[in-house]
This record gives sequence, structure tokens and C-alpha cells, in this order.
Amino acid sequence: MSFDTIIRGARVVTPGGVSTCDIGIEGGVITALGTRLDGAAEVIDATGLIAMPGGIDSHVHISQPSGPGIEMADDFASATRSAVAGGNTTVLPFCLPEDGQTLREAVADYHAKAAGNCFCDVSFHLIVKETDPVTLGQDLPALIAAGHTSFKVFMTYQGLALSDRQILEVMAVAREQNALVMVHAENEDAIEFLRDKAEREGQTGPMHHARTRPVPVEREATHRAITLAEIADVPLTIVHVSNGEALDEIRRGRQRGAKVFAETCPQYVTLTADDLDRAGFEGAKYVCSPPPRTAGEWDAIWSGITGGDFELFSSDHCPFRFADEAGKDAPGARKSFRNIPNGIPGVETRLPILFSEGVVKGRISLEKFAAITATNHARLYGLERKGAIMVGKDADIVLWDPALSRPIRQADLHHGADYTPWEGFDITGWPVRTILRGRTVMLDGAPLAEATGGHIARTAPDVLR
Ligand code: DUC
Ligand code: ZN
Ligand code: ZN
Repeated sequence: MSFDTIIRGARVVTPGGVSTCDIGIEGGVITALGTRLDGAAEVIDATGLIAMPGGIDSHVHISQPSGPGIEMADDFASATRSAVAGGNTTVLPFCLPEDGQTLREAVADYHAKAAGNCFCDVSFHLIVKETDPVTLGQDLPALIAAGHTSFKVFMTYQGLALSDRQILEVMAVAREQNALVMVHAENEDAIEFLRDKAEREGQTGPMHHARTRPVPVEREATHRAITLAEIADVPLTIVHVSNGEALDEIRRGRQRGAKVFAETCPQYVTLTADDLDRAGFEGAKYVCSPPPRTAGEWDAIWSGITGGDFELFSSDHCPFRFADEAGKDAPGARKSFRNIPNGIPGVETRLPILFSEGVVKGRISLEKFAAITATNHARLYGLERKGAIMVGKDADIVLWDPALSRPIRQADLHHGADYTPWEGFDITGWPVRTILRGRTVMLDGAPLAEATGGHIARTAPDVLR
């Protein structure tokens, strides 16, 4: 036999185009693309299906420390089970040190939490919240050398936000050590000012989370982050871009010659700030940062997707349970939006939403879908064996039924959250089989029993070479 598995007859999406052919897999690797491949222990008939590179979600939060008494709804098992159900084969969670913990200790903790519990492959971005000489001079270089080649800095959140000087110091390390900086761009002082004012005026419901983080807060920070990167002479990724004005700053930065990569997420083309105004406390289900904007901003984000401004479409999966004091219903959350944990679940729904709203509705091609959900994530974050259906790459493949229609239902999802922001959202096109390094890990929406995922050490992002 020449192959362990042949996937027969799918429309295969490769970086070179879309064609109907067979995929030969041996030892977990794609070893042939061609017609009439023969000789395999397992033959998967994929007639009528589309074969895409397995989704890479390069922006998820799993088991992340979230403050006293608050608990993220997913551990590595539930998040990665949910990921494969949604057509993903690799996810990149963020590693955030607890207060008092070093970055190295935090990474060791994450490895321990992930080991043996992953249904897809994982690799960790780091979050840099301290800029002391040990963190910048020792821990960060050692962790980059060990394959953690990207890290996020925050311009918002007390305890996380770095000053401009600190961001420059972190960028200098990235430049020296060949790593990629990701920035959460929102102006903390401006938010604090607006938040204090809102609270003084008794404007305390979930909706005021969005009102106190308006577009200019993000636009200004996006401009500043790009400017700092120009000063430090490094590329950067602006994560979770929510609106057209921030995107315009990215376009202007690129025109000046800055190397800026941009990420957006499903919430910025499907949800609005009005969702935070739903009756009772329901709006808390939609509290995330940056907040969802307006339907007008959806158009601006779609124009960025179709026009090539966004390299990355990620979920920003950051799950908290709704009916839970350790989640959205935290002590004080009904008294002020300030106390509502930030984030929404989405690792399982990212790809179906983009397929349905993007491919099926004719906004984007299959090739663009593959690029912004997998190929570019691998390229930007140094996942050399991942992200494309090509001979020599890991056989990370997802088969899509482009005609399968059903709405998103919490009851069908596998995450640890007790709700989805997209309950009842109609989807045409669902992933029906996820294959990780040649093994089927999801069939017809059901993740299979074994946790065969592992940690992937990454190389320097190819944009830095
Ligand atoms: N930033 C994220 O990237 N995710 C959730 C919350 C946040 O502020
Ligand atoms: Zn963020
Ligand atoms: Zn995030």
C-alpha cells in the first residue's frame, strides 16, 4: 500500500487554486495530490465535499487567569474538542502569567494543563505584562528560542496595559529575537474617563460597556501602536479590529511603509452594540472588547476582508458561562458593566459563520477563505508544517458539506460556555469531518474520543525572515 488514507474526489482548495482530485496521506503527512490515487488502508469518499486546510484559530483564550473568583468556561479538553467540531486542527491560546508568576512559570503551567488533553494541536502566544530585566532579558528570549515566537501586549486593562515606553521595550526584544508582537489597541485612559463618567451618571448596564469603548478609543490606539512599531522598526499584528476607522489607520500605516498585519473576528461582521442592550442582563452575553459596533461597520470590515486588508480571521474565543457567578453573572456585574468578564465563545462557530456569510453569500472565494482561516495564520506565526493542502504538509484537513443548512444551536456545541451569541443564526455549509495529521478527529459534528493533539514549537514567523 502506498498510503494510509486516500481522500477521494473532493474539490480541494490549495494555495495554487481549487481542483477536484485525491489526497494521499502517509504517516500523518500529505504525500500526494492527484487523480486516481490507489492503494490505501482507508479510503474516504469525499465526492460533493470541499477539502480545506484544517482551520487554524490563532486567537483563543483557554483556562486563562481572569481575576479573583472568575473562571474561564473552557479548559484545554473542552476548548479543543469544540475547536475540532468547528473544523479546526490547530489553536493558539494566550499564556497569561498569574500575578506574581514569571512568564516562564506560566508557560510551564500551560504545558502541564494542555498535556494529554488536546483534541487538536496547540501552540501558545505569550502575554507580556511585565517589562523587568528578567522578563525581557532572560525569560522572553528563552521562550522565543523554545518556539513561542509571538506575544501580545495590551494598551488597556489595569494590571495588563503597558505604557508606550514599555511597549517600545517589548518591541525591541521582538526585533532582536525574531518574534512577532500582537497589540490589543484600546486607549485605557480614555476608557477609564468614560467609564467613571458613565458610572457617575448611573449608566451601568451592559450596553455601557460598548458606549465607554467607542470607535475613537480603538482608532487612536491603533494609530499609536503602529507608530510605536515604526519607531521600534518591527512588524506587528493589530488583533481584533472592529471598525473602519481603525482599519483606515492600518491602511495609512501601510502606505507609510509600516509592516502591519490585521485580524478581525466574526463578531465584527455579525453582532452590533445593540446586542448589549438586550432585555434584562442578556446583553452581558455580548460583552467583549473591542465591542461589536454597527451594521455600517460590518460593511467596512467586509471591504477589508474582500480587499485583502485582513490577513487573519480568528475567533477571539474567550468563553465565560452566563448563568454563573464565576462568569458573566460575577458579583457586581448587574450593578456595573465594569464587573462583567470580557469575552465571548466562538472557536466552534468561526469557520461556519465565515463560510456561510462569506463563501455561500458570494463575498469571498474558497481560496480567500482558506488563506484567512488557515494559511496566513501558519505563515505569520511560524507553523511551518501547517495551513495548506500541499505535499509535505501535515495532513490537517477539513471536509465541508457546502449545502448542509442548519442554525447554530448551543445544544449542538461542545464548548464549556452555557450559551452562544449566535443562537439561531442560520448557517449554510458545515464542516463534516476534521482530520488531524491523517486521523479523523471529528465526524458529522461529533468529536471522536481520543485526545491526539499536541504542542507545536514554532519557528520565527516567515514575515520576519
Ligand atoms: N482581548 C482579547 O483579545 N480577548 C478577550 C478580551 C480582550 O480584551
Ligand atoms: Zn485583546
Ligand atoms: Zn482575545
